[in-house]
Amino acid sequence: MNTQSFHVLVILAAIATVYGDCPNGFLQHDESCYKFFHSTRATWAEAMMYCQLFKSHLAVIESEREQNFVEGLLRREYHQGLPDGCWIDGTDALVEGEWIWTTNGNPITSESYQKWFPGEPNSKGTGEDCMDLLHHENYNWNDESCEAMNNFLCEASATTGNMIVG
Ligand SMILES: [Ca+2]
Ligand SMILES: [Ca+2]
Ligand SMILES: [Ca+2]
Repeated sequence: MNTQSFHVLVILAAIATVYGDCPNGFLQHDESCYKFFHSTRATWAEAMMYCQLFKSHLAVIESEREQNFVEGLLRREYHQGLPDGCWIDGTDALVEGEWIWTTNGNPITSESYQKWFPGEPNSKGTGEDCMDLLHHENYNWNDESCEAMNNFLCEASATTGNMIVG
């Protein structure tokens, strides 16, 4: 093998390392792949099903590092005309006030990572049981009516490309 084709191989291998383990159209960060569906509006339950069609789940944000990445991604892709909210995986629909990540069942408490916007969750109106990130609240967490028509963010594992149903 000559030096030039070796270089090409090294570059291809590097590209495969960066992009190889994510589904088409998903962006890799750490061990996960993300896709912001900004052309589709859906209720929270519909959004969950859309993510499943793409072998993913609504985004589960478990660290400051992941939150910062998600904020950056949504801020870059936001443009006029998009809804204010973007669904992620949290809900307190089972027991009011007890937030969990749907995908893995883990409780969201002061022991775990959380990034509620000041004053949220506020269970406005007739109640709000689904979690979204609001553009006007800097993509910190908000409880929202599950029937709101939002965009949504799906996440898949970068190593298997499959969702793990918890
Ligand atoms: Ca995650
Ligand atoms: Ca609630
Ligand atoms: Ca709220």
